[in-house]
Amino acid sequence: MTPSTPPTAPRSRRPKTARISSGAPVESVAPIWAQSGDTLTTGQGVPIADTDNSLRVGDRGPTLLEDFHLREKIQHFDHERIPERVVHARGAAAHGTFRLTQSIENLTCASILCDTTRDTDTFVRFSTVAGSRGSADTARDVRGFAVRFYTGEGNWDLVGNNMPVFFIQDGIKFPDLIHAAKPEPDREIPQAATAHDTFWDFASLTPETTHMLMWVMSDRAIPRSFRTMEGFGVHTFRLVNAKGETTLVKFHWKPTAGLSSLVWEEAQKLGGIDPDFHRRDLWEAIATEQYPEWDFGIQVFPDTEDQMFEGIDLLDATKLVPEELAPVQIIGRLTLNRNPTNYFAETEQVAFCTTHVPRGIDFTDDPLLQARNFSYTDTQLTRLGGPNFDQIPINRAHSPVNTTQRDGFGQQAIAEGVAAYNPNSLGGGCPFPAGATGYVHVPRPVAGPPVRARAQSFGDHYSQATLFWNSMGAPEKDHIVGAFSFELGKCLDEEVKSRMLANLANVNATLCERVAANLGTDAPTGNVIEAGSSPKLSLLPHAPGSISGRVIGILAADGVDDAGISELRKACEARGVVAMILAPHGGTVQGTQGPITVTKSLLTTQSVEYDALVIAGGASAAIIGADPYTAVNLGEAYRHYKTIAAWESGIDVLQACGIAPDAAGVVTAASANRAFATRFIEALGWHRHWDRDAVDAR
Ligand code: HDE
Repeated sequence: MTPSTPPTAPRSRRPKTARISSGAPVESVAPIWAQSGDTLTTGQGVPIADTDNSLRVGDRGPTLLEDFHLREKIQHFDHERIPERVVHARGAAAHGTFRLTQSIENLTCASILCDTTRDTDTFVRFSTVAGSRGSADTARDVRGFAVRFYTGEGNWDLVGNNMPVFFIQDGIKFPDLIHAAKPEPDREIPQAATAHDTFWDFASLTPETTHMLMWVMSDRAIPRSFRTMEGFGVHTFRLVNAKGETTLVKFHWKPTAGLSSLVWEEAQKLGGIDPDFHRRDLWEAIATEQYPEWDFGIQVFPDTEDQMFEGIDLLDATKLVPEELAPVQIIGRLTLNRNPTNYFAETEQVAFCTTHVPRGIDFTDDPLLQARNFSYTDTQLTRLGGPNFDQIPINRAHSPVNTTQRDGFGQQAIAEGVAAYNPNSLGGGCPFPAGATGYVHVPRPVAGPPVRARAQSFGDHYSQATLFWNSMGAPEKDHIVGAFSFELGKCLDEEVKSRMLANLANVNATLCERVAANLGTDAPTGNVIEAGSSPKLSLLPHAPGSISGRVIGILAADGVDDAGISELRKACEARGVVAMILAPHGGTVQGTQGPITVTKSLLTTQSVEYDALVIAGGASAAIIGADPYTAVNLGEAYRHYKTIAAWESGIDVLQACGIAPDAAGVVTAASANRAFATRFIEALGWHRHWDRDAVDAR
């Protein structure tokens, strides 16, 4: 399939094969019953003659209780929902493979991090945090980035986010944070948004959130796509090698498609125009074989007694280690190459847990990680209805599973033998403990009185927030100011706003003053610690980057210069860009050489769904120009700093809509020749043209 294949290709009416599609090898998975034969049956396998009429006394009389098919059908339907995740409810996932490119056997005995010769199956779920299952993808929020590796030594779940730090330092604060962020409990408003009093009340009273707030108010919280965002394990983990030596690490995912984000107005509009924007993007990329990829990297730190690195407490999840101090070493590549077969069975039922680790990977005493280690399995007991969730196909390990656990709700296995205990003689002693090849927790001395207290090294809540601000480019700073102004501007309580401004005054005076001015209030003064900068934290490109997976819309109508379209499409497709034909109606438009298939009608789509808009030349341009919505689409694309292009008579349309052909990021030419395509591709590589004049920075 080529990238230009219409992304919404009709699906086949029947499943090709009748089998469970799961992360697990098919042989080890339970038989399927999903529509595997020609005959409709009950759950008991009784063939059904009529599923359209319930059993009645006469054709207008009461329904009979003995209609077991009606009762089974309705009863099953009544129980089709399970509780959504209490956080990260809204998500999308894909299967893939992980290939280690550089062994780190000097650091760990985990075979997945030592063996460069084999691919490991993976399942990755991306999510927002605050919204419910049906909320919009483009809400301002942290994104979950949860990766399961089905390793030969058991499942490894690296349950991370798209930001390297977190709001709180101790897991005991998590219910408070989430209760504050969720819709307010009296009216259940707002959905999937932190722009309300309770969130900022909590945040302003909890200064340890300040660094993370800078990330959440930045462009990182509105990614263009899952495949253009980074992932982070957040906590520091401990690796242990075959000799028992330990090292501390932080895990990173870096997208090969480069980093890019939406602008806030675009994100908001997409929430209405296409609430499935990220989910659709992921699905269609995989369906058209534009496989999303990430490099996997580690930052390595010596496992010293104090677990500090360059003065940074590695146990404090509100702190990052700048890449300039500890470079990320790339050691592997993740490729997502298969869409789920069934959303519920796979994406909804996958049960990640931070304690799913193979030998060679261990925890640190980060108090956030320690609380997570309890939470994830606990939550599955309610969500998935009991302790046997590890038997659900997507959760099954791809390595042998041999426990002495038995029974429980939803038990799928028919365990043989009588010896479900250890030690035993009746089962020949099996299963035996694995000894040296089994999981061993790193023996480490632990001493001290039980206290409810935080270490002094957890006490600095502002310096890395300042570091983050200092590292941003001018447009990124504008966006952070805009985001704080929007969120606090939606708060009703004046004290909440002034407390938050007092925190921002400790981050940066200009930031605080600009937000205060937008709120129409005075800026307090604070105490800013000199923090330096980490240029790697900025998303601004220094040169045109990868454009793989970008989507452009070419506006065309009857009489379009189809030779020009072919030239542009060829150049785009060679770089993995999807070029869609947008026309006043569906079906086809008549080009100068023949009909062209329309990808989407302009009645169904808007500029926010594209990375660039192009007005094609030919007689078609006059038709496009006569549509009043063209000015809206072009105006938005311009305001959102996107590449805009036109050739021949298309240029008149731009001008009629008030867009200067020589403005930054606007590409024009007399014909759509190769030189035009090259300039267009380069402009697209910048992703946004921030140097455009007189554009509202929102
Ligand atoms: Fe989670 N988190 N979390 N979290 N988290 C869950 O587990 C929790 C935290 C993250 O796609 C829940 O199965 C506590 C940090 C992701 O299925 C729950 C604390 C990070 C996902 C839970 C944290 C995360 C979850 C809800 C503070 C980034 C979605 C349903 C100690 C490193 C995984 C579930 C998926 C999901 C608890 C903090 C990431 C309730 C108690 C920090 C990506 O168990």
